[in-house]
This record gives sequence, structure tokens and C-alpha cells, in this order.
Amino acid sequence: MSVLLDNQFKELPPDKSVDTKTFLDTVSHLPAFFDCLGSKAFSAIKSDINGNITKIKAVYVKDPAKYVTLQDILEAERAEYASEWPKVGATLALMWLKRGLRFIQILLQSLADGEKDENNPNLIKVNVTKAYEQALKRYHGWMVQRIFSAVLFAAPYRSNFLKALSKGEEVKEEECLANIRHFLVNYTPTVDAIYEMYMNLNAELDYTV
Ligand code: EIS
Repeated sequence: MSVLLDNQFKELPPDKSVDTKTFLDTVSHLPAFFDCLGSKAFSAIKSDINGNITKIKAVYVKDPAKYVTLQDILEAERAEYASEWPKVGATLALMWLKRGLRFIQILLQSLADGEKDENNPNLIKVNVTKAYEQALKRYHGWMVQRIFSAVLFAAPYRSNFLKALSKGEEVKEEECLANIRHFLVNYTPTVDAIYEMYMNLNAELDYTV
């Protein structure tokens, strides 16, 4: 069974609210995936994402009945922190986490769509660069952009990456791409819903790190 399919996101309800517990349970499996990528270069990214998840979880477990949806958390923190909000608490952690999730979404979509560098068909640089430019670059100053360029060299080969997504099992490329498409069916609307929530609540910030 594929790593992705083991941890499918749930279908959103009609009001597009994201259930906090289900969301946290699902994203908690993502950091382990970095270990499959086989390079220490990814450990800073892994710990950043882990930190985001831990922070959101810490708020949720304080009062699960109060924080049923992610929006409940943002609204409670908006009331609690007043002028400090939204650059605070789980609101800030989810603001960054969703950018990582968007990065993964664009990367997987680009692979599923068969986008490749015809001269280097087994490299995923074009896919990773597209995801970076659309999801993260504008939030990074020149230093972090340079770190990205360095990490890009550690990006796995396309065949190895697809294999890692399938826990190293010998799965045919077409089957793996079908798994990715299946995964994206609920994943993409969930990430979209979180972005929409940040827009609607005016919680998005565009400072760079
Ligand atoms: C935030 O980090 C914290 O997350 C947040 C709070 O402390 C806030 C304060 O301003 O800062 O500085 C971090 C930023 N996070 C801001 C940078 C970390 C390293 C980024 C290096 C650039 C790497 C680009 C990605 C290249 C990946 C190549 C992959 C090839 C396969 C399937 C692969 C999945 C990769 C997913 C990549 C997601 C990257 C996410 C980076 C997020 C970021 O820019 S708080 O913490 O509120 O929780 O305390």
C-alpha cells in the first residue's frame, strides 16, 4: 500500500469546515515521509513542519470540544490575542504549515500531470521549482532562497521519489501516479479550504523570513 493512500485526507463537508482532529491525525504522518527521501538536507524542513503540527496540537488538546474545526481555533485566538493576532499561536503555525502543504500539492500535481524536463526526464527539479515558486518563494528572503537552491541538489530522482511514495514497493510508475491522483482528490480541496479560511478571516500575512 502506498504511503499516500495509507493516510488519505477525508472528504470535506459541504460547509468546507476542516475537522481539527482528523486534520491533525492525517498531517502527523507527513514528517515521517521525509525519512524516505534519503537526505539529511530535508531535516530542517521536517522539523519546521513538525513544529507547526505540535503547536496546533498543543492548542487543540487543551479543549477539543472548543476547537472542533480549524476555524474555531483561529476565531478563538483572534479574540484571545487581539492586536498580536494573526502572527501568533496556532494561527501562525497553520499559516506556515498550509504553505508546506501547498508546496506538496503543487509538486504532486505537477508529477501527476506528467510535467518533466525532456532533457532530464528522471529529475524532479522542474516540479520542485514550480512548487517552490508558487507556494513558498515570495515568503523567503534571499538567504532562505539560497538554502532552497542548495536543497534542490538533494532532490531525489523521479523514479526513487515515486518509489518512496510507495514505501519502496515495486509499483509501476503508472500505478504510483494513479495513487497520487487519488490522494489529491481530497487533499487539494482541504488545502484550498484552509487558504480560503485565511483569506476570509483576513489572517494571511506576507512577511518574509
Ligand atoms: C516559520 O518558518 C515557522 O514554521 C513558524 C514560526 O516560527 C515562523 C516565524 O516567522 O516561521 O524559516 C522557515 C520558514 N518555513 C518559516 C524555513 C525553513 C526551511 C525552508 C527551506 C526551504 C526549503 C524549500 C523546500 C524544498 C523541498 C525540496 C523537496 C524535494 C522533494 C515531498 C517533499 C515535501 C517538501 C515540503 C517542503 C515544505 C517546506 C516548508 C517550509 C516552510 C517555511 O518556509 S511556529 O513556526 O509558528 O509553528 O512556531
